[in-house]
Amino acid sequence: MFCFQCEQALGGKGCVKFGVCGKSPEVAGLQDLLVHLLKGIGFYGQKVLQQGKTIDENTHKFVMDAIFATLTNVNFDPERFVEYIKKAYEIKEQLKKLAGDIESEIPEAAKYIPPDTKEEMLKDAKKVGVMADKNLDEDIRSLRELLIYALKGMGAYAHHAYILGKTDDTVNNFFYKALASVLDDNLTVDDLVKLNLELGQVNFKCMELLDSANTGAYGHPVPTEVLITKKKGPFIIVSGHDLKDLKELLEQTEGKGINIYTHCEMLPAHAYPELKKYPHLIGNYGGAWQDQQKEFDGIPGAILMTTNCIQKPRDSYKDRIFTTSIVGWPDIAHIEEVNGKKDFTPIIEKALELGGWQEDEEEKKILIGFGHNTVLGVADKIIEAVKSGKIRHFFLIGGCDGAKPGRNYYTEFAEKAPKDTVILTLACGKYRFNKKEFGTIGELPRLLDIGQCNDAYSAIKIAIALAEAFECDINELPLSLILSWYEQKAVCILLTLLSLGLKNIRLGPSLPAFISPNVLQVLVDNFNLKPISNAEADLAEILG
Ligand code: FSO
Ligand code: SF4
Repeated sequence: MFCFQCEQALGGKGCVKFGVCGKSPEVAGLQDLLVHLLKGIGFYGQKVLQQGKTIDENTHKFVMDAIFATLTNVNFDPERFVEYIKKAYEIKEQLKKLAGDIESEIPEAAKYIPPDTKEEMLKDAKKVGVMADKNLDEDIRSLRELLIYALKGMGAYAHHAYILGKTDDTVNNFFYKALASVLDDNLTVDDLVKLNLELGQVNFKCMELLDSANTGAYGHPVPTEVLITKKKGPFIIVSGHDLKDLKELLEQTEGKGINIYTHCEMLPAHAYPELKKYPHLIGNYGGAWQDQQKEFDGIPGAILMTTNCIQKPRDSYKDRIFTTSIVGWPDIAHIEEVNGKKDFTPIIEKALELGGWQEDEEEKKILIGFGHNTVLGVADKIIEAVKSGKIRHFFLIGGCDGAKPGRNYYTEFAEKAPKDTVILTLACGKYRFNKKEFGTIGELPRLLDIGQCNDAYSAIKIAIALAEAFECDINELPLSLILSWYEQKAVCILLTLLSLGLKNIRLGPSLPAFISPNVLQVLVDNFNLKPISNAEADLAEILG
């Protein structure tokens, strides 16, 4: 196997024997083969679109789901990938038929016919991975992989919007264009840089779609205090990013005496009016994703993983963790959707059987719910505070958390940020500091939690609105972006920020292994992208 798509890539280079994330060589091979087939789908899909024909929604849905399944920490179940591969072939053949006669050369990925068995598939997988073409120019490889990884991230966002009924053909059609382009040997480094930035723009649209899907279904998030301590009684912990799963579970557990806790990226759910109205949505449990094995160990409740990030379940909670949707782990119970509905009875029964915590803990709460609607609702006060010098600077300290050392930088940065600065945060990296006390500036809390990584759109919208209010370029705002990345959703968000012209972003804890030195230089030259150094030095440079 060879995989270097996430920040945990072994030795900062790539996983070769087994994934640091827990991905087996078998799953890695099947994912490579699935991506190979998706490129073939891209080839025919792009031809169909160029002929002015349309592609049906089921095909779009398959493409976004299948590519999402290959994102880090989502699906580790080989059997599910065998199914995806078979389905991908069927879809490719349908698009081929729709495309009719093609005069240009047909790439191998578009001609490929997968065998019937997993064992045979694994033999083919060896020929199609990231490093299959040893002679490929390293910058071309780097930019092609950047495009594919960012597409995985966009697949996740498109999936979340789709299940809430929001879909857009600019977004859907771009999947085929991007997948087809990585098969095109005529594309130069410049062409591929442009395509990556185009993906950033399309992803902005996708995130806007997701924002309207979430706020349309559940209302705009409002400032909300969330309990972070245990309550007596049976419980279910819900992790991942899927608000629809949470909503369905809340409905199905109403009046059953079960408390629902959010975990990791589900924390922002407490701020949505249509979710917070359920009194049994009781609180948030634990820290970021990489602490789950310790925090779920022997827990007397049930767990539902709606999306990434799942880690290998320990024996002590294997019988009480459930996956749904795109998430998978071999031999872990999976809840399927049937006719648009999910039946969570097995989780509910498990939670009741386990009985839950025996005592209440002393209560502690944190404040969340600062999406664009809330923040821009007090824009006049914020602008006034900036003009009068009460607010000197804004820091967006956002992105993913992870297991590797070097992430204390973000905690230190937040702690050392002067008292006249405001910290905006989003995604799971915030667990490094979101239980600390930062105080207020006037009535405004110094720490504003914007939401999930899926809510990066909200942060961008706030920045654009402030730039308009101050009649300045977004790069002239007293705002610095201090980002942490782990997986591929962060990659597409980064491309979105660059495509909007944002400069001087600091990125850590380390730079992606798939970015070649020349590609990095392009990002440095054009966007002044910088690796993080140490909190004190970076703060001094920004504020100096
Ligand atoms: Fe975190 Fe995992 Fe939201 Fe990521 S839970 S690391 S960017 O998958 O999705 O922030
Ligand atoms: Fe390694 Fe990350 Fe790939 Fe997992 S996803 S195999 S940790 S590079």
